[in-house]
Amino acid sequence: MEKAWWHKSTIYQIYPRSFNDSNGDGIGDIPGIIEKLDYLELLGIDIIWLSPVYQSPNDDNGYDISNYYEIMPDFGTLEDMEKLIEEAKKRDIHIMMDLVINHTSDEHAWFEESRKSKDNPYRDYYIWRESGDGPPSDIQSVFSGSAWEWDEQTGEYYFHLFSKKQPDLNLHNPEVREHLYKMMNYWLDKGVSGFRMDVIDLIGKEIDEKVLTDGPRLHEYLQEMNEKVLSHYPTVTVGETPSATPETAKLYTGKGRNELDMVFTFQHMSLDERAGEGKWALKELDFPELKRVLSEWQTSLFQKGWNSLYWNNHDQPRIVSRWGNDQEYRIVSAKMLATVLHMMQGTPFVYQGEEIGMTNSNWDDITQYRDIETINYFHEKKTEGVPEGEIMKSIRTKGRDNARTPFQWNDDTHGGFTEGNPWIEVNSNYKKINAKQAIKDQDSIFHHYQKLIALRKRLDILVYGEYELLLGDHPEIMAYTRKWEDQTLLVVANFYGGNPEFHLPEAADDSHAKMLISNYSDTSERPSDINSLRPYEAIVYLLG
Ligand code: TEU
Ligand code: CA
Repeated sequence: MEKAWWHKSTIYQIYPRSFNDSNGDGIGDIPGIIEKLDYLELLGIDIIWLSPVYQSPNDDNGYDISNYYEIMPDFGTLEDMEKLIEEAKKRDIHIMMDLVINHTSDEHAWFEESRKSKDNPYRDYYIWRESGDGPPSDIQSVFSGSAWEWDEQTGEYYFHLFSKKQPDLNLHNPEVREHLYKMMNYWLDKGVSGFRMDVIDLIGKEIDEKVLTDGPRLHEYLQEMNEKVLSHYPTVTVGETPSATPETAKLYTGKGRNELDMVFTFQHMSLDERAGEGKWALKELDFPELKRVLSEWQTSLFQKGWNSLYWNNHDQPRIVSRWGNDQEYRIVSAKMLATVLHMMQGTPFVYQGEEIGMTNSNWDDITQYRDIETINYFHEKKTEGVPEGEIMKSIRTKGRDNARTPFQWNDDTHGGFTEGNPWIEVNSNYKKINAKQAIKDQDSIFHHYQKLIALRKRLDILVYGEYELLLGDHPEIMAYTRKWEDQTLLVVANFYGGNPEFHLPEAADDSHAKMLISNYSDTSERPSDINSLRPYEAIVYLLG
């Protein structure tokens, strides 16, 4: 695998609405991000994935774009964006914009034209179908209800896989693709370094045959995008591909494919939901399956593609609450989860607040929530007569607002996020969990992330070493090695709160062992001394 400038990078995702409010209107903004670039430089991250800041009516908090060339006034101005790019560059931090091209807002000029008449030049920018005796098909929106919306003006339905204010674009229309490439060039010419591509596995959809992801022309379009745009700049790209498998990931990221640099898999993110019933159908994490899935991605893409590595983003609940322990073992379990992820092959993503162990918000009242997906789900289930307690349990556990509560900077009012009233409540634990406290405490989760990020920059074995899972059937421990030239890196981690015993033959020859990082202060330097782990204990050794 030839080396790329970003191969030793760690990427930090900012959800701007919830990151830092500079003008007291209760909404995070771009000047607020600029204020915190020194914090990000201290953490050691190299690239910021910036969730959408384009003009939007915020039906889906910016993932419904009404103008790709303008900045949402809530977030600031084009000048603010240009200043962010410039100030980040001064700190060797690159900006990766969020590219949302599966759909626009219904307030985008293209859609406003498209819906005017059946023969409008923009009609074929979107997906319209004649009405029979109801919606053209039974495809359901991700945000509840039919994916078809009746439009009175021209007496037809339009398709929206997400909210009805997010009509899907028709990427089969070459005019649409050309407009999007022009927009991408505009942002690359402004100095952004790449894109995170929203639900990019949908852009080849064939609605009538109900082929939504992985459509027959998907890779043709990605290769066209690469040829016309990406290949002209030193970009870094990641595709959000809920449908990707280790096999299809090679099509997106393989050498000579000239498509994307990496993709986000969702296979590990569905292991605590009842199969086929969707995210709200809760079940305990299937830990052996988690180890199998993570390992399959590691081995399948080794020297054949590139992994992204994540536990968190703006759509997922906070990992320390989800698969760690956000009570008495919050700090060690957050460090364990970080260690297991960051020692694997691929590019790690850190979601804002993950590095200080921010937790789920645990709200019981639906009026505290803001996310359209959650609110639509609540009303849909209430209408079906599902008991509210059951609905709220799913929302508390898996709702996206868990990740969208304001970043907790310090123990001032609203966690230092705003001097106004925040658009969404700050988590009540901000006095205990905040960046100011974390930076002061050398044993904090923040400093553990800082060390993991620095290790990746220092050790080639972390970037290029071959992965092998150990103790595959152990019910509590995840252990693996990375091998590179004459070195072996050994990772052992207890995913639970017990004291499991284990035996690792690989640890036997530890004459040259060096303990690189641990989440307990008194861990032995010699792996041969270790035959059991403490609650959530995670240790990394460099052997040989
Ligand atoms: O998410 C796409 C996606 O897969 C969602 O269905 C996600 O899995 C779901 O929200 C999890 O509950 C992208 C963006 O990340 C998301 O924020 C947007 O709402 C969505 O696309 C539409 O743009
Ligand atoms: Ca603001």
